[in-house]
Amino acid sequence: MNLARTICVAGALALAALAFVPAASAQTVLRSADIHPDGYPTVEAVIYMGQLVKERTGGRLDIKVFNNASLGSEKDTIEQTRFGVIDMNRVNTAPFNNLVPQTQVLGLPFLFRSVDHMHKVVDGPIGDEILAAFEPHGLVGLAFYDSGARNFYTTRKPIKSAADLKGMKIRVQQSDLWIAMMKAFGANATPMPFGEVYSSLETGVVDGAENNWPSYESSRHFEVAKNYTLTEHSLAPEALVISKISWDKLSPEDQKIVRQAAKDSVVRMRELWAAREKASEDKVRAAGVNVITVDKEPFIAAMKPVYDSFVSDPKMKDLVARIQAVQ
Ligand code: GTR
Repeated sequence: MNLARTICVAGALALAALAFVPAASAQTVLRSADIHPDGYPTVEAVIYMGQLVKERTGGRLDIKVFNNASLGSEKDTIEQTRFGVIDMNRVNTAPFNNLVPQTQVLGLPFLFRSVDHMHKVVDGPIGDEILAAFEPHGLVGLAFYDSGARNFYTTRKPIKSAADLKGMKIRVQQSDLWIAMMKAFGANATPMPFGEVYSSLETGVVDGAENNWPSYESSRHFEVAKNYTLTEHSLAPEALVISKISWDKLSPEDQKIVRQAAKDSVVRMRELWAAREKASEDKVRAAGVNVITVDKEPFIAAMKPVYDSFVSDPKMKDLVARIQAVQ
C-alpha cells in the first residue's frame, strides 16, 4: 500500500463516521456516486430508483445522486463505497474487474452475441451470481444497467482494420483485462480515469480511446477524436452497488425495497438508454464525425490470447460456457 493510498484509506475511515447520518426526521438519505452529467441514463435511473424507494418506504429512505464525478473518479469512489463513506455507486463493471474477478466475464471481448443475449444473462441466475460476488469485497451488487457497445475512436489515424491499432496509445479503464485486450490488439494501453481522457486526447498523451455513443458524445471526446470505428468489441454493462456497511444498517424490509427498486429501475434505464444511444449517435454524426465500419473477424481473432489468459481456470471456463449457452 503506497502513501497516497494509506492517506486515502485513513481519510475514508475518518469520513465513514460522517456518512449515512440519519436526519433529524429519521429519514435516511443514501448518497450515490456517478461520473456522468445530468440527464445521462445512469444518473436518471438512480434518481428514479430513489423516487421508488421514497414512495415505498413512506419517505423513510431516499437516495441522492452526486453525479458529474463530484465525489471523485470511479476507482476512488469504489474504495469510498467499500468503506461506507459513499453509500451507493454506479460504475461500469471494468473498474471492478481487479477487485471482483467474476465481473471480468461481462467485459470479455465479443462474448455476447447481441444486447438481447447480454440482457438474458444479466437478468438471469448468472447475473445474480455475479452480483453476489461483490459481497466479500464490502459491496452488495444491486443491478446491471446497459452500457451499449464500446467502439474505438482516434484523434489522427482512423482505425480501418485491426492492424491499424498496432502501436497506438489507447486509453482504457483501470482494469487488467482491458490492458490485456489492448496488448492483444498490439496497442499500448494507457489506463486512466474517464475525467482525464479529453485533455489526454487533446494533448496527444493518447491517440485514442473507446466508448459507447452516449459517453463519446456527453464527454465531448468527439470534438477532439473525430474518427469513430464501429468495432463493438465489448458490451461490458454498468453495475449499481451499495456499500455493505450501509446495507447492514438497513432493516431487512428496507433491504428488500432497495433491491426491488434497483431491479425496477433497470426497466426504465433500458428505455432511457435506447433513446440516448440514438440521440447521441445523431448528434455526433451531425457534428461531422467520421464513422467507420470494419470487418470484425480480425478483431475477434486477435482476442484469443485474452481468452487464453483470462478464461483459464475451470470456474471461469464454466462461467463463459454457461453464458454462451444462454439462448
Ligand atoms: C462509460 C461508463 C463509465 C466509465 C466510462 C469510462 O461508458 O458509463 O462508468 O466506465 O465509460 O470509460 O471510464
